[in-house]
Amino acid sequence: LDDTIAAVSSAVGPAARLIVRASGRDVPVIIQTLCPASPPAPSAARTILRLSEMRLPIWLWRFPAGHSYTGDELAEFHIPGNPLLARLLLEELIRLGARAAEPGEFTARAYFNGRMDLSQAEGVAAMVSAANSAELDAARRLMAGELSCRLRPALEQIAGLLALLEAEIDFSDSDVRFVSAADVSATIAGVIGRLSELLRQSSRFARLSHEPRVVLAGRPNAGKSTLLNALSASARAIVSPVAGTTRDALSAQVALNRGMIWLVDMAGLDESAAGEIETHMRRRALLELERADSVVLVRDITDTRSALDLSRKADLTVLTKADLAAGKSCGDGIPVSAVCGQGMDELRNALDNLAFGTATSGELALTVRHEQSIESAVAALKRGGACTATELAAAELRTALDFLGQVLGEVTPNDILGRVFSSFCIGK
Ligand SMILES: Nc1nc2c(ncn2[C@@H]2O[C@H](COP(=O)(O)OP(=O)(O)OP(=O)(O)O)[C@@H](O)[C@H]2O)c(=O)[nH]1
Ligand SMILES: [Mg+2]
Repeated sequence: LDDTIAAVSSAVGPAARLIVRASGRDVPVIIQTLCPASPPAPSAARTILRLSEMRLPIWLWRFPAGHSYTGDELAEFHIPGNPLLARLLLEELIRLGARAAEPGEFTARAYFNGRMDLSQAEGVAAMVSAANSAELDAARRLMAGELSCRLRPALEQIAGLLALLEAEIDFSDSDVRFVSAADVSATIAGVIGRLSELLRQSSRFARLSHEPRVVLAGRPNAGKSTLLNALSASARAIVSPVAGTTRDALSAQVALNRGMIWLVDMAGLDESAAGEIETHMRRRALLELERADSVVLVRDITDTRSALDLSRKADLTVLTKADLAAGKSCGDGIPVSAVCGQGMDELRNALDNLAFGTATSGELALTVRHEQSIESAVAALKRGGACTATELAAAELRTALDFLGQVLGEVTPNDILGRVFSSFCIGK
């Protein structure tokens, strides 16, 4: 753990600034060579970086051991945003004794140095990869240690009970009882209840990161492709006055207030259509309807026929071409016009509610790893509660304690650690 690691910590590509990070014992010596004029840690200062023949003005952030992200000596070089410079600096750091960091190694050091527990480290990774506001919020909670706070009381209750049972085993020759059978069952039942509630109230990261698929369904010429283009701010789909323009299903990513969705445009559905291509178009469209998370019925406001009968109930109705309605009363739905922009903000908000409205924010999100460990702990507790022999009950409690400890990384086997940190990006 006392070697020095280095990596480019910002995304690679042209930018205003790039960040190269180094952490470990040799950082002060390396800085002496590269930036001899820089003030000692802790500091954030403009200084000159000596990189081969170059003299570059940079910002250098220095953090002393015990007060840095990793817990070791840490330096961040904020250099002009040229990827080539970043690579040169990284090579120079390696020449001076540092080693290229593995994915997640900075955070792994923070964990090994006791700066955070394993669930918090996972929160860091989740924060970096979050794609919507629910995920960001869940990641922040994990990073802040909320899972540890929720698990700690259960851990302590089990440990307390286990201590009593082990004392009883030690004194098994005598008739001393430290805890009644009723108390053992009550405590175990209490912890099981606590953990089950945690599982019930939490959602899954995997579910939060899902990008909702919203499909636009309607009669030919209703203005579906026009809507797709307007919402995704692209010319993704061909638009024309000819009915039956779109034949395949097309999708585009649309950024809404709370996250990204996939919006799907497809062939118009027509009760009367016959013919081979029409059959294919229809089959494809029905497939998309089934696959989608939500369905938006797109209807021309001037279309006086009764609403199209879909194989699936629409979650929202949009009335297009509102500019042609000229004050006509318009049935149920959001009137919009792609020509004058009327109703488009309202439609965006309605889509946002459709896609993210049900994702109850403010709840804790768990990874599959957390869920499995907590479920295994509950199973061990249930077995322990059913044991009449003190030795067997104690063994099950120890198992439960191990599983909960694994969530926080307290007694975690190396292969689990490897899996957690390898999912990080390099430089984090
Ligand atoms: N005036 C007006 N015309 C519109 C509006 N939206 C779409 N149109 C026109 O309606 C016609 C059909 O639009 P599309 O977006 O191709 O309709 P579609 O539902 O994709 O049609 P198909 O792919 O054939 O099923 C085009 O001529 C568009 O310019 C609108 O808000 N106002
Ligand atoms: Mg179309």
